[in-house]
Amino acid sequence: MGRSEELFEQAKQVMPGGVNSPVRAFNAVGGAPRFIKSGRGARITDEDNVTYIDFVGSWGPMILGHRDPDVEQAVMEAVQEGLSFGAATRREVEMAQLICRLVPGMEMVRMVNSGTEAVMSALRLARGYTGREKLIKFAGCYHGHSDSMLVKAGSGALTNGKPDSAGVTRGAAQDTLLAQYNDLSSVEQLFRENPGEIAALIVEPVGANMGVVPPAPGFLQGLRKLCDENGALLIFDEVITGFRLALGGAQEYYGVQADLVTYGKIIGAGMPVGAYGGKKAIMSQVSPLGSVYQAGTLSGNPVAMAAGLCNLRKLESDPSLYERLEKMGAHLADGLRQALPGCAVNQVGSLVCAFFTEGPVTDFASAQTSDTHRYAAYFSHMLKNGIYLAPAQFEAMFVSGAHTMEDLDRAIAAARTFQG
Ligand code: HOZ
Repeated sequence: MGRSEELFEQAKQVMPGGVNSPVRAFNAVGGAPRFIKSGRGARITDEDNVTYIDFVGSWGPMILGHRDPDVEQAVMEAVQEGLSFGAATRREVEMAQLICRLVPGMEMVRMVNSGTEAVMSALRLARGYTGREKLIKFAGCYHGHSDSMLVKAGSGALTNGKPDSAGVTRGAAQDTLLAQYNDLSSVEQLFRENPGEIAALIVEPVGANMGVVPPAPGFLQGLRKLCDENGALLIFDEVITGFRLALGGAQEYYGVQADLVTYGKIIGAGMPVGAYGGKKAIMSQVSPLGSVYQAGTLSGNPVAMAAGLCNLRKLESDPSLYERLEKMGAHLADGLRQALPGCAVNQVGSLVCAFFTEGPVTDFASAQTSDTHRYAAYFSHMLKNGIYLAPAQFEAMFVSGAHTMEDLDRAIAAARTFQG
């Protein structure tokens, strides 16, 4: 038995499923999860000292690769000043100023500790601001694990075959209305059936938790228009796409401005960070300025801010990075299309996903036609060949600035030998 297997056996005795987040348990692909000991650049090494080319990248934050020396240095400096004060600190101001400068339409921002918290808070704010209670979300979009969002959710909820979680009360779920991704008429219908009642529509501008599903041309623009016509706020959940598709995230990439935007992952560089923000008129409703309450002892934590600030500054200082990521994403996707005939490969920038279906994959229903048993076999094959993919079909492959074309070609070559 290897060290990962041993650790997993021990973990299962004291942690639900042996993990702190369900997808990591490898339930969707079988076998024991690899316990990761360290990472550097585009590579991670497990407790058995096996090294893999990593296409998970901590589910998004590691856009510069693991152990970026500047991020590491910034964290070390912050650590030497103290881990947490529960008081205002200078890096929070620098972080807010930077985000407001880089993101279109961003005038005020509140730091929190995770993407889940960011979404939960943004939804409360939207309800407080509009005085309305209902929300629209899309089947297969994942917005973290707060009660009102665990309705037809993607990611781990979908992987485990239970997109609606036990423990969510009817009361919490009843105000969440479901639309179909890339189908504006399903949104129109909900607005028509609930006049003056919808506080906000929340969307992953690129579906990245049902595999990767790009927005159809005009879809995001259509959502903007419908929200405007119906007095609802448009919320972009940019936990994955923020600072990944462009400095200004999907808003900049697709030229559509949301009213509120939620962040996580890249803004923390691997530390637990989330944020939500938007126009002053809306954000001014947040306590202590306004009556929408939201707080946190560790919010704006100085070490987390140091890591995130350094990450964002490095992204800003390398204007060619996004072009490179786009090229690498396209190269990987093209290679996988050739290597895996009969699969549908979707790609947006540095987000890539191979579905084991003829496709096209454009929404939750078509994503679900993917043969998840074949994905499991593919995952194991790739792992054996030194390629670490998401241990579940309904996730993205993340390309980072630390990957080389050679890394991508190695992944493509491994996929070519898959006989599933
Ligand atoms: N929710 C993440 C996938 N979209 C998984 C988080 C984790 O296991 O770290």
